[in-house]
Amino acid sequence: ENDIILALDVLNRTEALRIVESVSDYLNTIKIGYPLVLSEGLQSITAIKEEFNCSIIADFKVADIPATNRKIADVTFEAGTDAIIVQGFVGDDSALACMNSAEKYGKDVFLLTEMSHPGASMFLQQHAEDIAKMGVDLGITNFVGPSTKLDRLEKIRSVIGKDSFLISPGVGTQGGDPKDTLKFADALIVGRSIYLSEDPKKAVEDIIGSIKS
Ligand code: BMP
Repeated sequence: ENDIILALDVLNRTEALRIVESVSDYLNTIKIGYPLVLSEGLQSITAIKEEFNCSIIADFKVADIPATNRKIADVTFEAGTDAIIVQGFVGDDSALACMNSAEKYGKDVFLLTEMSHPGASMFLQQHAEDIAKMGVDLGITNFVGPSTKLDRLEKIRSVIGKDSFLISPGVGTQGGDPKDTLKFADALIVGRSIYLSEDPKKAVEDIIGSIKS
């Protein structure tokens, strides 16, 4: 079941390992962002990867000048991360810096087009399709788009084409529906609905069940 990506936004490495262990029968891609890395260091990525042999997407929403983006991406890939999430609104040169790093390490870049929270409608939404188009023009094939606004997700899909890989956060706690989201996305990003559950394994089984229903 590789269409569910766990967003592992816990602050403690032991808890992180426990949750990954409990769901490892069902998923093998984990998104790790600032909450865990700022609490436990980049080594927590390396540790989880070594123990579970899973793919790690570093969600650092990189959004700086090209020179700094390049440093952030290099350090992230050196830690063993398989992919990095990059903000598109900073422009093509900044995204390209991350792509150049990814190319050097043989890794991937995900371009974030529009976000899933309500405030994304203030600024980001107006430019999301342009951001997606910029990514296509750069040769990016991995994108992130919101499951909370399916009309927007559909638009983003139409810009990036059917062969691009689109992953979608906002499922569960933020209100997105797993099955509906997969009409447009290739994979779901799910955090709190899994890691805050008393039984993370069952939470994943429930999501899988609702996709199949
Ligand atoms: P949750 O399922 O707990 O809402 O977590 C969603 C995850 O996806 C979080 O790590 C969040 O930072 C991330 N995310 C998001 O929710 N919306 C976006 O537009 C982009 C994200 O990376």
